[in-house]
Amino acid sequence: MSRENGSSGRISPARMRELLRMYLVIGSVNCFAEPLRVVEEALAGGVTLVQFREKGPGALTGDARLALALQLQAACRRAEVPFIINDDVDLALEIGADGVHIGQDDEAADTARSRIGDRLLGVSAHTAEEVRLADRQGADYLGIGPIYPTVSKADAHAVQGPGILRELRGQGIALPMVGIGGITAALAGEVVSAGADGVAVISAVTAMPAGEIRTAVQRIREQVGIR
Ligand code: 3NM
Repeated sequence: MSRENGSSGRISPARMRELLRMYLVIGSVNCFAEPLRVVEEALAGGVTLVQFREKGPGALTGDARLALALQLQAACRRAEVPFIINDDVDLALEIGADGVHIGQDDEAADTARSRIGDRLLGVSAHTAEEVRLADRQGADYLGIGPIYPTVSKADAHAVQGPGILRELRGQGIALPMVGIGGITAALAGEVVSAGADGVAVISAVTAMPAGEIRTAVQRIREQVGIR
């Protein structure tokens, strides 16, 4: 697949919102089954965007990390689903990924933007101030979390609840936003009702046996209103 936004400039907010609806974040340490199988099953279930986040104790490094990124990217290309890299602009550029996602402690958003051109740029934000800065610095979307308690991020901020999304929308923030942190099929509906364009999940998909992933993704899709 050519880059999601091809040569026609930055992605439109409308297209970005579609991509955020059922967003899978994945690293090998999160997976119960083999990571490639997890991604293939999740793609078959209908995930709309995939982020490679190879972090935490036991995470792959060096060539093994690169090899896994390439494997997962190839699966996403076959399914024509954009593939973005967490917190590593060098890796994203090296493999020609569709974009990057950065946190507040990573490379500054404006630096990342200038390095990646028109590729997708997501930024994790926790306050209206961080959101406004990310917007000025060229973010295509915001990751807002943790909405609920999460077991997948050791250094997560305090739980915000879905109210943070309502609050940010109430303050006039129109940028595409995805909720993240502890989201399950049972909670996805209220995250979207509170103002998110979609849900980003790790364990609700990756902690499943391979044979249950497709259905797990389909259940979440139903809750965010995708048929
Ligand atoms: N970022 P799970 S919470 C990667 O709050 C990540 O910014 C978060 O995993 C944030 O779906 C989180 O298993 C972990 O809770 C999400």
